[in-house]
Amino acid sequence: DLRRKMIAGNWKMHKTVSEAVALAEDIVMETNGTLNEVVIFPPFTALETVADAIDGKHVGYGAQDLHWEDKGAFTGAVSGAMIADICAEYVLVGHSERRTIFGENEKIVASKIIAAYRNGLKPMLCVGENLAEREAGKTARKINMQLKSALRVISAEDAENLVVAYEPIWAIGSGKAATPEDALEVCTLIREKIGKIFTPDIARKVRILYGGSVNEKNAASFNLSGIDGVLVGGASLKADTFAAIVRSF
Ligand code: G2H
Repeated sequence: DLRRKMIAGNWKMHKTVSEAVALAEDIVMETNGTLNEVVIFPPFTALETVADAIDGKHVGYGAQDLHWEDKGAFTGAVSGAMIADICAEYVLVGHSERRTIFGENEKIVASKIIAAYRNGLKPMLCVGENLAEREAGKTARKINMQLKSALRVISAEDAENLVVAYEPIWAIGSGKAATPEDALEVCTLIREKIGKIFTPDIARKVRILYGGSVNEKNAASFNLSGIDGVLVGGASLKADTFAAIVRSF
């Protein structure tokens, strides 16, 4: 298969270090033997301990955010260089919570994409429209704008290592997931746009995930040929539900 399905767990601001290690170890056990790529995104305080605990296992890990500079006077921030130093493979960029709660604009998102690649990290770029944009029929316009702005800083060579997560803001943590049809429609649009910005060949290699209120009951409905997996928030905080989602693909 050109694109291995990916199931990613975004733990957001949850789990102490000991809770995080226990959850990571349970996820490793309960997803043993899967052919899918499984990646977890613990909070920064737990990331290195989790990394040590699952080192060499089939579950990958990444950071939920990075700063756009590698070092400097940026109180509270963590750089891509620091994240790469603990051998993380992925980093989330542009999650809607970063955009809306922390005020990250397209320029910041693009700078963070550059910083990720500069440090050998694979960015998982999150894009999505809010409810007003969807209801006004502006979903495609919003997604195209976000992609254009973030992808113009990526070389064709790096683009193959990009993962995109389509996360409609109205579906995040709301319990109201997008329908598989709606999710597929936008994931298809994203692949077409990537194909136009780079080449159709590159677009065929980029994983495009759906995210937003995915759980163990609805996960299988997103297992469609144009959707390469899911980015899971709430339902990734328990090993059994997350493992059930992994098994749905
Ligand atoms: C969307 C998703 C994971 P949840 O943010 O990134 O969270 O599954 O809780 O809607």
